[in-house]
Amino acid sequence: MYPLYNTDLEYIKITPSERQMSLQQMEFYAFVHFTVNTFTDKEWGDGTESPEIFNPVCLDCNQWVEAVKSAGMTGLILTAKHHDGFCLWPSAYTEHSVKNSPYKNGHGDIVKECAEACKKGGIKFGIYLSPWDRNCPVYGQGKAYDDYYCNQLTELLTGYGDLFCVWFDGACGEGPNGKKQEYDWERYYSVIRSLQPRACISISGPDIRWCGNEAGDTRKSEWSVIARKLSDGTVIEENAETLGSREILKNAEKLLWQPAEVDTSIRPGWFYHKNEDTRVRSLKTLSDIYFRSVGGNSTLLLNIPPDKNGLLGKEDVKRLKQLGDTIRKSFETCLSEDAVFTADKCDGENLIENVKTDSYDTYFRTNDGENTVTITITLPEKRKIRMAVIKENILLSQRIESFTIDCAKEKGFKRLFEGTTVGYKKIARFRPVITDTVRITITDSRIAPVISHIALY
Ligand code: FUL
Repeated sequence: MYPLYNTDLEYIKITPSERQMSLQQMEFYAFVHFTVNTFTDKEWGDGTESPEIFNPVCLDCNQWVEAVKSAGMTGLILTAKHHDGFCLWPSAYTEHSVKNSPYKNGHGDIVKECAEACKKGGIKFGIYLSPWDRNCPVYGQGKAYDDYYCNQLTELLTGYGDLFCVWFDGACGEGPNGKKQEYDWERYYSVIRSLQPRACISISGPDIRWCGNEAGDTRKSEWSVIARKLSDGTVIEENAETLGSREILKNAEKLLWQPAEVDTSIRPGWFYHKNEDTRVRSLKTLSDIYFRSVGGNSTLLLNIPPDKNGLLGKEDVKRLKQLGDTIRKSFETCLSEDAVFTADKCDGENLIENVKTDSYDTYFRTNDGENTVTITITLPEKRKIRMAVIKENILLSQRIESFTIDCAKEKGFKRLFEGTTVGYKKIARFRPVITDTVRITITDSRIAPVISHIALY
């Protein structure tokens, strides 16, 4: 062991919790925005909507789940209550819910139908419960509203099986009395931790961080070890270009493991609007978002809004399947399975061959103090390569600062890619090249790089 006396050593002490690890490994999951807005053609309801208008006569959550699965998504988060306060489940604490709607004559429970469909389809289920409630009469009255909110949380956390995520929106506007509420976040968190300790508390919560935009944009360097506040009190905004750079971390008040989630919609709006039927995003746009987010150390939360009938639109369903097909086809044939991997450095214990399997049980590592390494992948013959996947063993934190990818051509090596962070997963895409030798060089790492997987496609 070589002792290191720089702060990089502090950064790599920050590692994911088990719940963060399971969510990260889900990679790609769905958002479903559905409420009275679907019937009023709005994005934000004001809380005065009558439950009478809510009647999705053909509602079929199995249709949602099948479509979501066809895209390769592994979970679904439903808006159990949006800012309008209307509850998709028959909450005992308000009259503003499905129980006073014509849907199933007031006997419906859409949270239940959705949770059951997810279970049946083998995907995970999560909920969005808007803290901002424009209907609740006690909103803005401090503890009275926190009580109401915690009661609703409790109903959702105890009645619908395991939840992988509780998604907290940060929006905080005025309620029906023109008052704003100061949310008692710590209290909300402790209700979740005690009732569903395995659920991640996302966005306005400690476990998963908003990437900072709703367009599907991603950062060049996405770190999971980040700081949200500097020791001088400066707050780092979610959309800041770097939250995890050495520059920021060295002045941090506190270091956090908080992976980024990219949330965006398949259409311009979060809710269904008929006039957006022709504006379902293209396969090119969506697959690009997928490769940049899931392949850029982030998870992807893609919203698909059901229509008034309670069904996903034809175009949306078609696009999800196309997206899934594209992803599956991209990773169908691993071209480096029979390749020979060598490295110019190794700690002698965690050998380079270990990167062939995609698992955290074994990995490759250099000695402490060796922050660069060149890995050579020799294929049995020339093959057409268009992508490299690199994964760090994030159980041991995130370490790699920069890397390059080159391949052998007739006249020597050719640069294919220059990258910065790797983290959970980097999908490096480049113009297809025919070669039998690929060289991946870690050009800087915070401490000895620990790589769990490398594959060429
Ligand atoms: C925002 C909300 O105001 C939008 O309506 C939507 O739910 C989005 C995911 O979060 O803050």
